[in-house]
Amino acid sequence: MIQKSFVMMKPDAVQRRLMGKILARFEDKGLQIVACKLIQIDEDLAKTHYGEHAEKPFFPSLVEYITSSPCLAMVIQGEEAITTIRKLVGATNPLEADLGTIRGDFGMDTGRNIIHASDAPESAEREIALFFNEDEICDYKIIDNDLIY
Ligand code: RTP
Ligand code: MG
Repeated sequence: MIQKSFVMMKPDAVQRRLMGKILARFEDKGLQIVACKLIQIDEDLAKTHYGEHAEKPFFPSLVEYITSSPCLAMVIQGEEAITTIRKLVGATNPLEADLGTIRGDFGMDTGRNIIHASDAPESAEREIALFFNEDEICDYKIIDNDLIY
């Protein structure tokens, strides 16, 4: 099934100038970027986005990290995109993430783990609506999709 996922390069990815390399991984896989913007997240948006972790001990440092510098917010589309992207991203702790994954290849610390990706269809829908207006999401046809699917 074709799905949309919300994916966000975190401040460390932007500051370390890794955006191009990371974006290439999604395009190389055969996924389609249908929305993309650099955004400075404020405290309210960070707390809403990561609301499920509000009671966790790491929550204040997570909010501080996510608001420390701009993030690159994206909607990425493709066959089983949510699961596929979580596989490309790798485990939450970069030291446990397999080499070949984004966190495994670029990260060293759970508190600086490069990228966020939706973990389920419900969270994807919620997160896309939180960060993007309908008119910011482009529904465009890839003309050589027959070569991918
Ligand atoms: P994300 O939501 O950012 O895609 O990450 P995830 O699903 O792999 O992990 P999740 O459990 O949702 O945690 C959200 C983010 O909180 C930070 N974190 N720090 N210090 C800690 O123990 C800890 N645990 C999680 C990470 O930035 C993680 O990505
Ligand atoms: Mg998560």
